[in-house]
Amino acid sequence: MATPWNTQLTPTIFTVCVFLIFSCASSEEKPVGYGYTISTVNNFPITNSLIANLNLIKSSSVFGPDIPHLSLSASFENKDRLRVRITDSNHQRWEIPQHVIPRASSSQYHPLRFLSTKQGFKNSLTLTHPDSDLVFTLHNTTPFGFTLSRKSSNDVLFNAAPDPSNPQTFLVFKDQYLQLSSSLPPQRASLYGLGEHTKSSFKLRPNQTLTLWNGDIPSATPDVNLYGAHPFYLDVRSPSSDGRVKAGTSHGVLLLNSNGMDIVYGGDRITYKVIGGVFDLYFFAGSSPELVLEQYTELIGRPAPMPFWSFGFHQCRYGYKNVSDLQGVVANYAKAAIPLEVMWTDIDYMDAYKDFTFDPINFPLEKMRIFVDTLHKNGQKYVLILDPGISVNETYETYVRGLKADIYIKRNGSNYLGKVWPGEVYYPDFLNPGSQAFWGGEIKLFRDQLPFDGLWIDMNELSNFITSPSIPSSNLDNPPYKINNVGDQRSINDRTVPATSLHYGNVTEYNAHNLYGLLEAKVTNKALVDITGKRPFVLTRSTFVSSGKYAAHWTGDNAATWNDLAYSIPSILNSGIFGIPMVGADICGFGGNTTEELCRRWIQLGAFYPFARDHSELSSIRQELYIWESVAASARKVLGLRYRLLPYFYTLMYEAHTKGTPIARPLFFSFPEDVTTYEINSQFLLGKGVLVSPVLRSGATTVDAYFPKGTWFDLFNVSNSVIAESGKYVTLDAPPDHINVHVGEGNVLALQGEALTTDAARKTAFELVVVISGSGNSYGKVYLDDGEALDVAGVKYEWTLVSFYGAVYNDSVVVTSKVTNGRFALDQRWIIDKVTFLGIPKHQKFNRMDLSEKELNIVNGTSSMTNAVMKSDSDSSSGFVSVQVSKLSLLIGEEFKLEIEMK
Ligand code: MIG
Repeated sequence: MATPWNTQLTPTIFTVCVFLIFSCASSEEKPVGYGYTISTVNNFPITNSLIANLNLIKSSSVFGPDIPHLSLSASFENKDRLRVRITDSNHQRWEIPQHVIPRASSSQYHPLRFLSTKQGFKNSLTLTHPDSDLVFTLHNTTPFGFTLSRKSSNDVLFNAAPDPSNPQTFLVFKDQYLQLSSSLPPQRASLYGLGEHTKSSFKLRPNQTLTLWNGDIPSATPDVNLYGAHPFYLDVRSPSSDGRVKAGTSHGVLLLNSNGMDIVYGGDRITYKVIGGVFDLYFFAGSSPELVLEQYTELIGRPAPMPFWSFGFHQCRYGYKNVSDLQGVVANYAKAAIPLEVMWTDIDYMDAYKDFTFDPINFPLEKMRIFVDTLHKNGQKYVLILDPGISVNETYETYVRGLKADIYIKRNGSNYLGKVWPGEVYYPDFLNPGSQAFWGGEIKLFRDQLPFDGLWIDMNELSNFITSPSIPSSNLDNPPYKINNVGDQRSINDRTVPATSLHYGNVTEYNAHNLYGLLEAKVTNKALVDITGKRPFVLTRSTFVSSGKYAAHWTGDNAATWNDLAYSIPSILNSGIFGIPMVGADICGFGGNTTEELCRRWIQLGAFYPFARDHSELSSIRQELYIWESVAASARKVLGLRYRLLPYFYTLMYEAHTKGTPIARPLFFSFPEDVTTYEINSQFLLGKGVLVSPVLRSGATTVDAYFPKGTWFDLFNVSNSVIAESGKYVTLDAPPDHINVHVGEGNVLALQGEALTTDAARKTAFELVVVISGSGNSYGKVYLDDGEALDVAGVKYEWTLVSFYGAVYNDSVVVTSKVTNGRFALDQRWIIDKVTFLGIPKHQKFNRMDLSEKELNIVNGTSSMTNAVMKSDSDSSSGFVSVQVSKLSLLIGEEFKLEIEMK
């Protein structure tokens, strides 16, 4: 191929770069790389894929030698997923093992029979798929580039066609420095994701570097790398000026790579700077945010189903003193009549911080067993912590078994010696296939002693209290490009296992570091499945792509500050985007002393986190919800609503598990056409229609809440409504004990009654809240099973799914149900005893309180309706009528039609 402007342009590039050096005060003296050109292309129409061979234009010595020959494959893995993989043509490089994240192997791109070469390829070559909206285009420029666009609108989604005047935009591929850049349409791309970080804004703000390198770094520190690595973003587009791109058209981009990286986001450009592995990019076509998540989790694995009980309220603290301390906390919750579902213990229970042991003085096994048995008798649960580091101690059996199984991470030919709570430790290598038997065996022995209900895995970044000296000659301990670790380019070995350490199969820590928490969660999850045969509950601090398949997550060590309260919303929304929908922040704040007001506002918000746990640090004051009377009173109120919403939360878990949709969602998931929702940081939706608008500032007793188009009803008092003809901000009252939670029109909620445990709540009757929509039918569903079966919606059909449809006609309002596998719900004898219609347009015939039985028609085979009572309410200010039918006994497992005629 002729590359006429290669030699001509090189001096220009150099000049531009010199200019950039001065203007950016960069320490780089030369361009990091000069890009590649295309030598040949093989197109495989049968498999909707192509392979291009790339040649280095010119070498640069910055960050090590360039790899001269690359191979780029582009392939439609299905109509909604395009994969672009770029790697060394001649040498195999590190990639995440297939058994860690299963995916199509790259060998499928070599169906040589269908080979056709680059003939006729002049300026560009496109790859399309008959059913896909995505178009991949390879540009035969110097340097070469590629773009991804939409067939339907021509919108360019990812533009890796380099800007010849800016070497920062060139593809660079060295052993320890990979660079790829895409321009973005300024003002039209809203990006979310690329974590884990604490951010004040959910939408990524321009001009920042997002570093991904898992570390034991408190989430109270904004804008630095934290415990998890998720090189995935969701891009939500604003309308284009030609009108072809509709607001909310969304796609997703995953760089499947486990190495450390900096992602530089400039608003009009995103640049990946990665210190190893390959470029393995996955593009998800969307085109709604919901579909992006469905497509993303189809690749990485759908979120783990969670047991029903895990949606109850959890209490934890680092620093509980002994068993009677734990018993006191449980008793105080009961006394205060605040729901407590799960009691936790932190590392305090261990004997000298050794995993799988009990402190013989303060937490002796016999007393712990009595404690846990009592919890179980009261319908409550118990979860405890495990750290990965195994104390090096010849008298410690776990340690000895680990040695025998030869299971620990190594360095320089011997087990790597780190230091954590128990002192010197070795770390189990969860890449070692023997780790399942070892770790699972320890958990089994432990659970045989104490029947805990879930496991909390902490410190798995991996955390180390020491930083071992780097090996000076090693490029792994001292990579040429320094990612912005902890915000100050700190060594990647800082307080973790050194990069030169080795895992099974001679995999370096350098490559596998970010996978540790994922691997531990996977092994721990399987251990619990093997032991209990039930749906496991695992809470993990460190995560990677696909961790949601195995575990829940909490946001780590936040602080008891108002800022941290606010930041918890972006953090939780991000976790959902990463496919880890079961997430919460430590309620009332982990580090530092909380205050009565902050703790009260925090439980008001935390009651609506998918995972709701109060947790505090050793040195901070106690913050259980009963400590302050005002917190206790508010907790009873907000947890009361949470427990009524349990069937809703649980159904959202079912949706997350089957479709990947988050439980807590940004407003744009339901209102993608409303661009104002793209900026919102202080509110979120549960599912599609429950809007949570918390107070996040000290002293405030009002909240400025955004309401997307529609009518919204206050779930604490349904006679309060907000009508938004189009989206608008409304200042709502938020007195000290109150949080605003609204349900939007078009939703049908299936609620149950308040109770102190989820078990008790599940025995109460259901209530339907049917919010009539101004534009069409209302819809909702409920998923029901025993709450702990391994399989969700499994082949044994021990479950029921009910969909509800509500509608208003000229002379009636109606709700009907559609039931799948009714038998399970019928066996439980679950009934609906109350149906409330909200938002009925004011109708003369409804404008009275004396609706009689005659006007009520109910069709539900075996139920008798003779006791039903109707009541209507007309709110003159809103112009809506609500109708409530109570004392019903509709079997939820049987289809019904309930109709109120307006005669
Ligand atoms: O070095 O186990 O994030 O929740 O309480 C601190 C003690 C270790 C960090 C966890 C925190 C937990 C604490 N742990």
